[in-house]
Amino acid sequence: MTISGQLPESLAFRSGLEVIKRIEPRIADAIESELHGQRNSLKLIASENYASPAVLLAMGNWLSDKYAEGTVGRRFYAGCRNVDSVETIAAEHARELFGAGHAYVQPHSGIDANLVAYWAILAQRVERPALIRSGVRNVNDLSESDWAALRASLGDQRLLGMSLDAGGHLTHGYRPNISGKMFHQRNYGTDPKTGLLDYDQVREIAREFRPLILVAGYSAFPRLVNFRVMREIADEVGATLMVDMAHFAGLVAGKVMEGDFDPVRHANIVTTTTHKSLRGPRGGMVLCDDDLAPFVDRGCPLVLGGPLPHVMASKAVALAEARQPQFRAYARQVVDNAVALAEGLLGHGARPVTGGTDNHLVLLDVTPYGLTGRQAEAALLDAGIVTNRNTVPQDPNGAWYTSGVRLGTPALTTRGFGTAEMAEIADLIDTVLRQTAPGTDTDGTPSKVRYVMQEGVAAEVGGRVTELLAGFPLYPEVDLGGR
Ligand code: DSN
Repeated sequence: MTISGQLPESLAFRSGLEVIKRIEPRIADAIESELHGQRNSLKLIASENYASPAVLLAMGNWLSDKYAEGTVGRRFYAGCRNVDSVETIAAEHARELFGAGHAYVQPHSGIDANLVAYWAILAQRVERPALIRSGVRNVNDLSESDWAALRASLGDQRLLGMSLDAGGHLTHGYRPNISGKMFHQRNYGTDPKTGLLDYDQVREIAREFRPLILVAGYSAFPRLVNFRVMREIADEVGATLMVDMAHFAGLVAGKVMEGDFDPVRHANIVTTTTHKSLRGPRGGMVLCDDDLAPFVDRGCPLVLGGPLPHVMASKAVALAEARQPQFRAYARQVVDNAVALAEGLLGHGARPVTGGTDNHLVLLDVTPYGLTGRQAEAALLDAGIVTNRNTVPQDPNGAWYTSGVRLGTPALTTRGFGTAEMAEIADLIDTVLRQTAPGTDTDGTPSKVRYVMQEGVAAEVGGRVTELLAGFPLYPEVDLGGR
């Protein structure tokens, strides 16, 4: 349907920008520039995507004005009828989509979702037994000495997660993160020869360390994880299995990760963000069984501030989209595209970690090009290819300079790219990196930051990027005029 010859999406965004411009034109400019930038670059950031106009528009409205601490039907504020509807609908879609017993859609981000999950597990496994032993219902009623003992035991628990340089996440027990400070933490890594997960090693560490929580999930691991085996390990040592599926939630929703690889089927509790492969708004979510549900539902006000009703509305729209049959085709294509990208790179003699991928990302070791991740990331950006530098297992360059770049296919797949384009992108990446060399620092020593690209490479590759992008317009239904 068109109104005055324009699609409703164009009208909506044009009118919105017009209204913003009256108050602070620089913000309207930044919003418009962001669309222009995203339209004109090749986005390979594995954790990003393009949300639909409906998902974006669901966030810009009056739901944003409402406080609604608590849960559906049990709020600390009056007048939450519409927020209750929104939260109920979003949770219903999440339960149906993932086959979960319970869904908590309030977390504002992935770290919030993980904190809610950690505290829910602590409440279920440490606090509740302590209350039962003391014969009181509420922590406020504990004697001073029982309260001191409970606090000490809450701070004395163990968490085992995948190490950051093997592909784990900061919130899985990395020492500088709060998860590494809240718990006594240990890590499991990957096999140094294959780069794959070594379940025997995980089991051995778990048997020795006896964690309260075993965390599975990753943000830079290009293979499948067998969650059935991880659950067996957790059960054997009495741990609660938590899976952080933030990166691959879209692949679970799209039924690409099924059976042993479906975290919702095997974990006690699952956390996610909603904006990566799931293609929703920026935010988080927790899925769990009914026994953990009452503890998870205390996320606000225990850990979270007031819920963001407008973002919950947007989550509901995105989850409804992910329940459409075409989302399954999308998820399959995301993986096919990543495989094609890895194969294209291998064909050029490049070195993807583990020799390929089973999911949405490829972790490219750039040391064979003589570069650090930081140099590779910057050189690729000069040619219009947006990636992010990332550590590789046992990385000699550490987390700041790194030795790899992470390449993900969720965003370009949304844009319509297929395997043929991925082969072309592999060629573009190799062309840039092969013709880039490390530079020197001002004192003449080899630099980990500076680089020298042969003349004309950025322009030539940039031209090919522009041609590729022209075949797959981003948000074709949104015409802002001008650009
Ligand atoms: N920043 C996200 C990522 O890029 O993987 C995770 O927090």
